[in-house]
Amino acid sequence: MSDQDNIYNTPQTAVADFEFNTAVARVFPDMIKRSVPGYAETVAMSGIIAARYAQPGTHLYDLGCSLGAVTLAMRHALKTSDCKIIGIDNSESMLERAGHYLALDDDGPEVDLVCADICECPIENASVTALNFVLQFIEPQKRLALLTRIAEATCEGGALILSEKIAFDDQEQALQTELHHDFKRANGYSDLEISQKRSAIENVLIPETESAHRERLMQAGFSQVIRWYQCFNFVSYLAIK
Ligand code: GEK
Repeated sequence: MSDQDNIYNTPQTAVADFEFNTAVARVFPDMIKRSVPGYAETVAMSGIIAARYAQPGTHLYDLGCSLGAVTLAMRHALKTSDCKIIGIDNSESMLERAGHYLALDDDGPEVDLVCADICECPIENASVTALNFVLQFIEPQKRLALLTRIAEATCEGGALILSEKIAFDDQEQALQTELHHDFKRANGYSDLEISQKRSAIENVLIPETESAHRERLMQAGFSQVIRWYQCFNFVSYLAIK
């Protein structure tokens, strides 16, 4: 059980940039469920997609694994046991909690949790990589290099699952943003919480358009990109090498 997210429910004189610190890790399951439309489906389907693309003797990566939701979804869905799943996150608070969840779960292939920057750590012998709502937090100028390293490390026929909050070119941006805020209100967030969270992530979460994602995935070395899921401005792509 996690605590309820009330981090932004009192007025703050200056809203600091959002960080994945201990306070956020403590409320993370509640925060992401109430903030990201389709989060539960994205996690569950990531397991199903991973099972299809996993190849014997390879690694499956969950980059920016937070508390390990996708790591565990992959572990439970895999049909081959001779794979290793590697969850990587640079927030010690997140990984400490992920370790507790993993300790309660002893079913399926080996899992390693690694505290590291995904832009720096080695990625090798991959059949499946999940980047579930993480690329959006990486500095834009580092994104192509990261995706290129993932593509180079991915075996032929392997896959990347990329879930992101996206931006739109036209008036759809305003409508999708309003629908997302309606979703947050329906989940109990006040207008104050929505607006302070928005200020906190403004400089930290940089969304891009679908065409920017598609072009960069192809440039990185993937041969096919499909959008398999969308709920408002939250989208998940499957990129196949
Ligand atoms: C889930 N995938 O539950 N290196 C490593 N980790 C990073 C980096 C980096 N450079 N930048 C950010 N992170 C998860 C949800 S949350 C999404 C992912 C959200 C980590 C950061 O510490 C955090 O745990 C995660 O990426 C983003 O399916 O909070 O909207």
